[in-house]
Order: sequence, then C-alpha cells, then structure tokens
Amino acid sequence: MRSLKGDFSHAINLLVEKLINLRMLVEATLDFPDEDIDFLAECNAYTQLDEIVRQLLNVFESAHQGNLLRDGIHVVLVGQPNVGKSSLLNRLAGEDVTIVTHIPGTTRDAIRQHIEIEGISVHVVDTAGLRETQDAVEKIGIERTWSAIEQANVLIVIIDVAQGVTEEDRKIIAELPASLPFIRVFNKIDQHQLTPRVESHDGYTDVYLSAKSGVGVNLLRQKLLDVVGWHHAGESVYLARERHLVALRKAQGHLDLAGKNTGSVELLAEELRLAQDALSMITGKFTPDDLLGEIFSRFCIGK
Ligand SMILES: Nc1nc2c(ncn2[C@@H]2O[C@H](COP(=O)(O)OP(=O)(O)OP(=O)(O)O)[C@@H](O)[C@H]2O)c(=O)[nH]1
Ligand SMILES: [Mg+2]
Repeated sequence: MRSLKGDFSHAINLLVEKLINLRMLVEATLDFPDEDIDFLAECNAYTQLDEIVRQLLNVFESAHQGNLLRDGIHVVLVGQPNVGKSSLLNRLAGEDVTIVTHIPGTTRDAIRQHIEIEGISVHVVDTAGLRETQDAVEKIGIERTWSAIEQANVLIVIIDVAQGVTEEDRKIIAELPASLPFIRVFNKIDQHQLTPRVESHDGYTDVYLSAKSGVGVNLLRQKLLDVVGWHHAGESVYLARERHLVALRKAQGHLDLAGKNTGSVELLAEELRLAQDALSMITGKFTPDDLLGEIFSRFCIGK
C-alpha cells in the first residue's frame, strides 16, 4: 500500500510540474508583454496543455480503479413495497439476512450487508419500500431509505415485471438525485417465463431477473461493476481516497475550460491556476510567489 501511495503522489507531482511549466509561459506572456517573444507559440503551449489533459485522464482512471478497490461500492435497493428488494438482498448475500413476506411494508429499517463481487467490496442496503403511509414506524423507515440513498454510489431501482413501470415508479425515479447512476431491475420474471437479460435504451440500463430463483442475478452483479466503472485491468492502480477523486475531477474541469479559452490569455492563465489549486489539494500549496520564482529562475526577463 505504501508503494502504491508513493506512486500516486509521484504521478500528481509530475502533473503539477508540467502544469507549472505551462503556467510559467502563460504568465510570462501576460506579465512581460514588452518582450519580443511569443512564449506560447515558441513553446507549443497548447500541445503541452493537451499532454497534461491526457496524463491527468490516465491518473484519474488509475485513481478511480484504486478507489473502488479501497472503498468498495455502496449500493442501495429502492422501490415500491413488495417488489422484491429484500429477496434480492438475500439472493446477493447468499443467506437470509432480511425478512421476506408477501405483506407490503415488511421492511421498515435499512438493513446493511457486505458482499463481494470479483474481489470488489460491495455494501448493499435493503430499504423500506417507498410509498405514502400513515404508519409512524414505516414513515421513519422511509426517511431512512432517503438518507441511505444520499450515501450511495449506485442505486438499484426494483420494479415488478408484471406491473411494468408504474406512475409510482416514475415518481420514485424522478425524486432520485440526478447525478446518481441507477440500474432498473425488473424482478419476478419466473412468474412469467421471461428470459433473464440486460437491455439498454433511452439512457436506462435494465436487468430482467428473478430474486426468488436467482436467474439473471449474475447479470446484475456484472452490470453493477460496469456502472461504477470497474474494469479489473492489470495496469497500475492508485489507492486514492474519494477526496482525491474530487480534486482530480475539479482539475479536469478547469483544464477543459483552459483548452476552450484559446482566445484569451487571461482566462487561460486563470483556469490553469485553478487547475493547479485543485491538484494542490492533494499535494500541498503552491503560492503566486512560487510561480514568480519559477519564471525568474528559467527566463532572463523583467530584471
Ligand atoms: N415469484 C417471485 N416472487 C418473488 C420474487 N421476488 C420476491 N418475490 C415475492 O414477493 C414478495 C415480496 O418480497 P420482498 O422481498 O419482501 O419485497 P420487498 O420489496 O422487500 O417488500 P417491502 O419490504 O414490503 O418493501 C414475497 O412474497 C416474495 O416471495 C421473484 O423473483 N419471483
Ligand atoms: Mg423488504
């Protein structure tokens, strides 16, 4: 682990070094307009920027894979009462961890279970079915469903295949956090002799399965890993924390804007500064004085 961590900061430091180099050119263009050199053209600034963007993408990918290995995935099962959420948790866990009955509203508390898929840690939460209710205990259960959803990386929205997507299902989906990926599971296919399958259309990923008989559950396991972006490649992984991923994403966003601001050197300079700020959340601070120091140490200007 220590060596993986060392590799990660090394990769970030290399990126920061390249970014400083580029910022130096851009800032020198801004600060010393009287010099007769076009620093940006002279040093292929935009090729350098492309190279940094490409490298950052690689680092992000390795950090993302490592983060999945390190922290696992948080999956929450949601849906109307009686669609088979608890049955699916039991099936995934391979044991009877939660009560299943034909009575809607059986599960009232969030039930957590840890499983593994291809060596990836998966924390699954079964929840109280979502519906309008006057029952005080069930109401608290439903509140807990929503707080579990806030902690999730990915949701499984379970739908009874016999009913299809009902108005209530649509309402549930509409209320989910927009940025959270989800898989729709059409459950109870055994009752209708349907074949287990995965379908993708209109931006949805649908898995047809039976929690009761177990057919199609392997398709869901595989899809879960796909949705969170796990692809067990043999390349290097960095055991990054979630906050590292956030910082890398932020840096990516600013580099993206930097690439689009080719008309304005000021905006380019600003986006590069913000990108480096984001990376320094991982590596430590770098001040404007440090940058000026870099400029003077490498160029013989302004003195
Ligand atoms: N035939 C069939 N029945 C199923 C399947 N999955 C669940 N059921 C049945 O559907 C009923 C409800 O299942 P649960 O797993 O308790 O449903 P739930 O979504 O957890 O329900 P709540 O806890 O009330 O929200 C039970 O009678 C299950 O046996 C399935 O794949 N096929
Ligand atoms: Mg239940």
